[in-house]
Formats: sequence, C-alpha cells, structure tokens
Amino acid sequence: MLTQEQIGSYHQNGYLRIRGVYSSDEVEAMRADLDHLLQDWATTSAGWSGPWRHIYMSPDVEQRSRLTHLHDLHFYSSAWSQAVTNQRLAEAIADLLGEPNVELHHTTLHLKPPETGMPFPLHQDSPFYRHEGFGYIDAVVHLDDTNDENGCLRFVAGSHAGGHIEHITEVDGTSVSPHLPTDEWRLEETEPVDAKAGDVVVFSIYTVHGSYVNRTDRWRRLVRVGYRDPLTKQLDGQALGRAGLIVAGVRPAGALKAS
Ligand SMILES: O=C(O)CCC(=O)C(=O)O
Repeated sequence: MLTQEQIGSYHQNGYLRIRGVYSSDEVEAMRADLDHLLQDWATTSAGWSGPWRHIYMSPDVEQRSRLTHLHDLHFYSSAWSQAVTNQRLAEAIADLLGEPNVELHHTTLHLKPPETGMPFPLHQDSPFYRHEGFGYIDAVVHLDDTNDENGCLRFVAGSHAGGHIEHITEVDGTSVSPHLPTDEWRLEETEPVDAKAGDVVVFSIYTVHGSYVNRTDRWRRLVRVGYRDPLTKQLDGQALGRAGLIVAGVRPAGALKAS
C-alpha cells in the first residue's frame, strides 16, 4: 500500500499523511452517520483541563472553548465499523508496523465547534493508553479539509524516537489533562500537516502533537483510530484489557489481552 519513501518518512518524522484513503462516497457515509451519533451519543464539554488553556487562549475564548467527543464510534454505526476495517488503511498500518497483523484498539471523535473549538496542548498519546514498545500507531481520519485556521494537526518531527516522556498530570494537587510544559514545548515551533477530507494522518503513539483553536465558522471533524501489533502489551489507560478486532492478518497465539 505504501512506498518505501513513505515508510521511511514515517520512521524518520513519526508521522505521515496518506492521501485519499477514503472515497468521497465513503466520506459522505461517515459524515451522515456522524450526524446521528452527534445527536444521540456525543458529549460537548470545555474539553481538556490545565494551565495551558490560559496560554493558548484569551480569557474570553477560554471561557467559550468547547470540544465534542465520543469514544468507539464503530460500536454505534456501520459506516464507521466499515471505515475502521478499511483494507487500504489496514495494509498501510501493517506496512508501518512492519508486521502483517493489525488489531484495532479504539476510536475517538474530536470535533472542534466553530470559532472556539478547543486547541490541543502538545502531548503524546501514550499517557492516555500506555503500551510497551513501538507497535502502536494512531490514524486520524479527516472528514473535513484542515489547515491552521480550523486547527489541523501539528507535530514535532522526530519526537517519537525516544519513546514515552513524562507529562504534567497534576497542578497544585488537582488532576489536569496530560500535557507537556508549554515553556519547553511550543506549538508555534511545530510542523502543520494540513489534509483533505478522505485523507488519513498517521503518527506514532509517542509523536508529540497538538493543534490550534478552530477560528472558522465551520465544524472541524476528525476521528482518531488506534491500531497496534496484537503482540504489543498495553500497560494502562483507555480500553485496557479489551481485545480489539483484527483488521489485517491474524491474532498470534498467546496475544489475547488478559489484563
Ligand atoms: O483533534 C486534534 O486537533 C488533536 C487530536 C489529538 O491530539 C489526539 O487525537 O491525540
């Protein structure tokens, strides 16, 4: 599915944009089912917490900033269960893992409402679902064209290489969303990765990333899909102990998650 150049770029930078994984008909089907999920199942809140909010946003925007989210869309919609088992994507993930077997771990909707859709502070995804080793890749399915105006993904190239970094998770005795110190990790120094609807941006569980606030008058709709080598052991966090669908190859003997 992927060229050697694409695979090399992923290993060097820790992220890769894959163009046109989904056809326009498939994107339309995902959008239509998403409309139902938004009405019936999704939650809108102020989003992630922490002192970074006052650095990334003015007091007014910080007060109004919102994030709409939902986990595991593929449990609620056939368009989404087809999307996460898409064979072009599964083969691309197998190419990047360097393994024939790929297991679905989770899906998570991140929908930025117009004008004040929440920015994301720089972070790795490993604090949310710790795994051993490097056999875990996140794939972000784009339902809208993105750029810095509506909060496209931004990455620190090469930041995956050293594995997990300790994040700030508590401030003055209060739990906050895991994030990296804003004085050491600056969003404005990261690489923007704009994309078109139907593209997928993949990145290592360890690649540092974030995004700006959505300043447009339109929603920005992205869904993250986590995939792993079924032999990669989960240590903590989201969906711990839950076996996922095998989307490429087979589950090797002994790889059923028991904890
Ligand atoms: O939706 C975004 O802009 C960022 C998403 C993100 O950071 C993540 O999925 O880990």
